Amino acid sequence: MPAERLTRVVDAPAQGIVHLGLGAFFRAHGAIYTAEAVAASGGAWGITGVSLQSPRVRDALAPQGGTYIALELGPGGEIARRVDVVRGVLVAREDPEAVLDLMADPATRIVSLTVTEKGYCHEPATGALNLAHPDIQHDIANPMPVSAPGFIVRALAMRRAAGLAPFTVLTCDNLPNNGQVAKGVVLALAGEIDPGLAAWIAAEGRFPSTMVDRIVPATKPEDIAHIAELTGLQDDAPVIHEPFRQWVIEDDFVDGRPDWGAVGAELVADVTPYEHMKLRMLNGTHSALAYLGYLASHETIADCMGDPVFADFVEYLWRAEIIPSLAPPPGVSLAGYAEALRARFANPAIRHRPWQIAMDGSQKLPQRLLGTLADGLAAGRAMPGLMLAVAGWMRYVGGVDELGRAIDVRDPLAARLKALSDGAAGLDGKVAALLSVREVFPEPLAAQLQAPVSAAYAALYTEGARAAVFDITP
Ligand code: CS2
Repeated sequence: MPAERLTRVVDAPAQGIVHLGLGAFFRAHGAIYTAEAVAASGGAWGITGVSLQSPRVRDALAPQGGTYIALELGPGGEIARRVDVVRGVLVAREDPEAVLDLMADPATRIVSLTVTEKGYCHEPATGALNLAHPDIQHDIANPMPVSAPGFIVRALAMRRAAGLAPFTVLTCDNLPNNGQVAKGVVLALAGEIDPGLAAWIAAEGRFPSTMVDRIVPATKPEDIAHIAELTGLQDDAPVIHEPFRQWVIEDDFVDGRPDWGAVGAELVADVTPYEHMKLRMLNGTHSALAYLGYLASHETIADCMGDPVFADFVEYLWRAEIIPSLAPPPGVSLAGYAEALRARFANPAIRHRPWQIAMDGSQKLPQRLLGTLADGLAAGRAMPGLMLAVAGWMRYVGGVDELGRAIDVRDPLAARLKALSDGAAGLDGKVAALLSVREVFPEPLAAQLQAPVSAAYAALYTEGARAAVFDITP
């Protein structure tokens, strides 16, 4: 029997949150926390999602009234749940005015974001707004914005003109000091448009930092078919996630928030140690596995962890190169955190592809690998493992794999990175050319990386990724 189309049976809560970037991650993380918080403690915290570019999620969710299924995949089995907290989805490219109107509506008290690293239009190495970014240039010159910072600034201007308080800007992207980065780009853009507005946002606005964590691989067609079989329901926009979740939030809001603390989120005064731990230990090794695992032809992160060469490499990275750079959050054991990560990465039910994690490396490297490298070098450690990870990224963005096949590199700098790599002579020359990208590699670090990354890069060519990884672990 064909599955019946999923439809809404429970009303969504009244409007409270506009979420920019309604991808799988937020639907499997923040939206579920919010649905549970409303179920536990009530509140008008319904979410209207905004897709900045593509109508795909809207087209799938609209006939379902915003409802979707979240399928939890644990090593021991699977649990399907309906999530009813999304009221609807707007597509910014189609109707920017509707997005601004809702953001400026008094009912909206929080604007949350998962727009990925590149959505902040900042310089990855410094966190500052890139004023030369074409979307930012556009948003300075036009009242109808295209970028996430542009929507926030224009909507805040409308609220100020209407005599309303600002909304809280709640960033849920994997950036260090993400609240400060969001605040910085918003204030810089507002300053270009209206310095009085920038001063008002600086005084009245709130930009709490958060650490978000849940592994959410992209939904694949076979997942949709599997869910139809499991539930008898046809859902065109389900999400797949691991059992684990964590959300650490700086408790600093303009006008209230859902009772996320009642459902396991940690509300704290300072998110920094949690962000560093997560970005360096989870995302840092994720990116290392993504580039090196891709080159070694592993299909998923779980496959990497099933290969003793890669599993030992990750253990080594945590123990010898990453943990020594970290101050643990209060009451947290970093060794225990590594232990839990090992099991999460090895979860065979989660088919998370290196290619997905490899995306946008130019935006990810600074906070995931380069900060740890800089700290390790300053403390006199050699850091060969993370040098190899950087070399793996360089080999990956060169665009050709170990079997001579083209790699589909997705990165805002992809064309420039490939041209730099192709245009330089010799392996050392290619490393030097890529290290000259200042948005990624700041000056003093680039010079320190030249020799060790060149050695690692040469090993990738002469031995191949798996053997080069094997050589790192004692
Ligand atoms: C991953 C993250 O795609 C990636 O870059 O490293 O999405 C990772 O799965 C999440 O941050 C886990 O919380």
